[in-house]
Amino acid sequence: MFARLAIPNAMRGTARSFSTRAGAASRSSRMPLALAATVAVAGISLYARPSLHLEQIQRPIVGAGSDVSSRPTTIAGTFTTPSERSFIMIKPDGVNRQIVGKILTRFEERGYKLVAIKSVLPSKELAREHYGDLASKPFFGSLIDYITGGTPVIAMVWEGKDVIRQGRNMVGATNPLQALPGSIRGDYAVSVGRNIIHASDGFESATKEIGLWFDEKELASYTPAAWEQVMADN
Ligand code: IDP
Ligand code: MG
Repeated sequence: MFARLAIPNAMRGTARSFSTRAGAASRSSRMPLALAATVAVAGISLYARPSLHLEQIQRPIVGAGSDVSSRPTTIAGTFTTPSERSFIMIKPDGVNRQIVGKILTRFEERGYKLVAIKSVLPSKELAREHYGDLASKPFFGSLIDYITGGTPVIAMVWEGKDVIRQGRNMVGATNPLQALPGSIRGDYAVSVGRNIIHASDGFESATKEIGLWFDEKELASYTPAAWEQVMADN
């Protein structure tokens, strides 16, 4: 049903691939105006950093024109519309800690639509593919062992306006010690190796991850009772 459209280069990287790392935005917001202007003129803009903090990402998103038909549509829905989808996964530590219900409640109460959910005992192959961009990291082996250690993960697809970016925001910084209170990691975790939950970090990764963990026929199409109320902009 969804065409696997190529994602424009402009949409890769900085526009919607963002880090949950804390600190960058607060540093930049404290920067005096004159200094900020100097930095920008010198071409050393903080915005050039490869991983953007959430607060640094401004709308309109690069590549998202006003014409909805021009926005990319994949298994992750249509980018920057209420049909946008993110892959969210409660990791084995979240299941072990018995806080699955609390995490689901956060996404439900925010107004997002649960499109798919399943408990999975991932194979090494699936885990390696999911975390493929981290294969060169020293912790890669132990990360894969942990994810495939016998406790299930809860794989989910959530849908709604800005769900990819907001999902990252709700999850919090990769290192829970830098995650804000109120975020999932900021409320439930203290260790980077046991940070409870995964969330897609951009439209490209949402497309890859939803396609990796789910068959298209597992993704439900329905309208929650309050959907129009929650998504309305007027
Ligand atoms: P993310 O989960 O916030 O997107 P990534 O940098 O993509 O963060 O890393 C993926 C996962 O790898 C993290 O959520 C965490 O479980 C693990 N990880 C990342 N950095 C470290 C580290 O320095 N030590 C151990 N595990 C790490
Ligand atoms: Mg990541």
